[in-house]
Amino acid sequence: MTEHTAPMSSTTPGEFADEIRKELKYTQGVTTEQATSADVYVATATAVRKHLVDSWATTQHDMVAGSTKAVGYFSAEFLMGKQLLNALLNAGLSDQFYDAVKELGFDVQDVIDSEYEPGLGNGGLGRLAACYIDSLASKGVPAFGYGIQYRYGIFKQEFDEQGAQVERPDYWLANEEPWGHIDYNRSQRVNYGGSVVEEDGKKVWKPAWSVRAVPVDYMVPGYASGRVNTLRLWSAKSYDEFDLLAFNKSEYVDAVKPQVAAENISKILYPEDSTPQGKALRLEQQYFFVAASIQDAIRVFYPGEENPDLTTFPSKICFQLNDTHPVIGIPELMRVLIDEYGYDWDTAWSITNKSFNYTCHTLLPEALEVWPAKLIGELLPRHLEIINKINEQFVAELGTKTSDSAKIDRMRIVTDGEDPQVHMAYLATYGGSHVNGVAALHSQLLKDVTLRDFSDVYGDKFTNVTNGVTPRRFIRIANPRLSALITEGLGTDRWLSDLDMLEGLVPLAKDDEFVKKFAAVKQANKVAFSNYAKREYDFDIDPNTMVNSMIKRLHEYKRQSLKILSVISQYADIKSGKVSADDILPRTVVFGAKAAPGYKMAKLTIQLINNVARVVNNDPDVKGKLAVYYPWNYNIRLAQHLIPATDLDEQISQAGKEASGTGNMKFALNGAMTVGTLDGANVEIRERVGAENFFLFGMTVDEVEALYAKGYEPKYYYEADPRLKQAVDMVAGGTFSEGDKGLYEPLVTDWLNKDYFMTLADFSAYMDIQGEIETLYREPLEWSRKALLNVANSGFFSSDRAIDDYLRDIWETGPLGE
Ligand code: 26V
Repeated sequence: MTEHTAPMSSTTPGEFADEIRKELKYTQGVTTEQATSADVYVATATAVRKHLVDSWATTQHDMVAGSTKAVGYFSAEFLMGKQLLNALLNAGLSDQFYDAVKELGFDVQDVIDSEYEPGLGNGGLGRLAACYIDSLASKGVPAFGYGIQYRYGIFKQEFDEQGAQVERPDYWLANEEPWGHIDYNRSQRVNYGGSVVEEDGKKVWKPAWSVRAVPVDYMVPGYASGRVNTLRLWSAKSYDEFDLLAFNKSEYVDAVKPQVAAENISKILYPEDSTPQGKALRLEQQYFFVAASIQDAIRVFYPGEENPDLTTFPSKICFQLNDTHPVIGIPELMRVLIDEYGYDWDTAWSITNKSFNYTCHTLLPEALEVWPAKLIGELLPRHLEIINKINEQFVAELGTKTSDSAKIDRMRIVTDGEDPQVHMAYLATYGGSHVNGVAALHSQLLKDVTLRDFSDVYGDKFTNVTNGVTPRRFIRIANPRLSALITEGLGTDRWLSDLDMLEGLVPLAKDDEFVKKFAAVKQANKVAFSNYAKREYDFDIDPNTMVNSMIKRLHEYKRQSLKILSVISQYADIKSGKVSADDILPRTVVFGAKAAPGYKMAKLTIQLINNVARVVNNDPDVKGKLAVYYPWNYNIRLAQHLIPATDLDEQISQAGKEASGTGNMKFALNGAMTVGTLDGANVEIRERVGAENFFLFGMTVDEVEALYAKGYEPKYYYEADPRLKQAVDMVAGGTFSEGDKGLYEPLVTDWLNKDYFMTLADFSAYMDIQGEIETLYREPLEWSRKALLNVANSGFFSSDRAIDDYLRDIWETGPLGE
């Protein structure tokens, strides 16, 4: 007997078909006969929203009426992925949807494909925010996601004839977008510029211009919780639009300028994750959503109150700062409390301190945001005063805790000197109650290295919350075959809201019949992916080869270079006959990655990968043995197709550089084996799945540090390993650039002379472990057994567990009372 706890609406397929027909007619204005798949998609979305609306209303009501503290998750990015299947799942309408669409005479896949994926994030950080709001809703914790509804999301990636990345605008709102509800009645004013004057002994900010922040609300339905939270994304509108008619034609263009400027604020997501951009527009964006959100929270929790008692604010809601992007919220809440509600500094500080917590998502010091004080002063003069005062108070406080003046100097939130800079991570660490890293190793390194001085003085604030991913989207929706098998194996589908239950599969790894079923699921997923890749990209992927994937942002520290150099070496070996035909394990290598548009090395690496793919895939000598594919425009949808079909996942960053990674968790949960370094959450994945079920290679953090200290010479490694020398020489010699020796020169020069992330030093170890990988893959039953143990032991990496950690250690709240 299988126990089913998945949400199940009592609506029949026939009734749901009728609801869709009605939406087609009354909302879309088309008959079922006239309708296109895109119309049916919009009508279905509208219909399913109506199923959720009552729970949405009661959740909001209970949140405000009850005494459970809510969470405001402040994030410049929410990488949500497509909404339809997730909404249907949580509304209990998945089965009805398939039958209803068939009844209406449409192809289900066409309807699903009609949804355009919103790309309101760069990568892991934005996707993590999306997983966390899913888990908050699924746990019934009252929460808001607060962010920006960018008009243009992350760019659409194309490759030109030469294999180079071309960025195209992602105008995701070009078609009807049925999920966001624009609420003009709850807009907020956000001010900028101007000056601060003193009136009656009080500081008064006289801003020069303002923008109207209009909320666009997205439902965040919980899985089996009966709760629906809100993702509130702010869109910038001008206040001047109605005055336009007053201008005559010659002044018209000037008259629209402020409007254009205002609306620019939410126009585009910054695609940079290589260097934080110190751009005024970016600071405008950050302040825009944070200021609107703080005012919104006060409005929501003290409805209609002229003089709310904001000393109770920290018991109503706490704000999580997703990286430093929303940290300007700290001086903003101070300003609101002092200037608008009349609190004294100390009371305001106590409220603010309790209201904020900060998650750091990086280890690279250059990735921590720093703003010139001058820029802040021009854009937010009152905030600069407040930041300076916070800094004074901080420096004075430090003086009571340490006599190490050099240390105090290093820790200053606002640096001394000609051109003072504001350290947002330091402001966040001092201004909030808790600071957390995103994996055990990362949190340790934050304390020991990146924020060491702060951890010395404010050790109690530091904690770890290892990242997690939602099993609803990344197992249930992405991998229905595996989900069905897990449910069969466990006799219940309760694992979808209690992922530790996957441990119940451990004994089944001893059952050959079950392991064979598991292998059959993987094989079916590979066939499905091959079909998808044919349809979407016109690739001919052989599902009978090992599928070996590396999907993540293109960055030097992630070391796509290491992977492509190893592919080149394997190619050379096959071609030269060094390995006999019998010894070759057919492999399909799949890359997915976008590079920041201004990041030259990353873009050159993309070009190299594409040209290696071109050469390898067109070489009859290696046909059927090695193939390389690089589907362009990697996004959540592609991840959902590729991850379930992957045999081997690459997590090969230089140790000490990847804060956590979350793709690694998704792969393990979908029964891929990992080849990886001891970096980020790889460490914990390996601990949990067992060292014997993980392909570990490469230097450790300590070894990396020791080698830097000793003086790293990449040429030594190039000379020492003939495989490496051959691969580098092929790149340098023009094998992948039609003889052009200049194209990859910057890459080759960097590898041989600098190689900051030590790709060359780890190459031999990486090549050597391929032997182990291939030996195991030749024993399909043993491979699958180990892959199954990866699934069984990865329940910890559910975002539900991560949210439990935040609730217990940081937010000190929980689900709404019944
Ligand atoms: C920024 C920069 C700027 C300078 C140089 C290199 C660099 C690298 C990354 C970034 C982005 C930092 C924020 C971020 O996206 N972090 C990612 O957060 C994920 C969720 O916690 C985590 O899994 C990834 O390991 C982490 O890179």
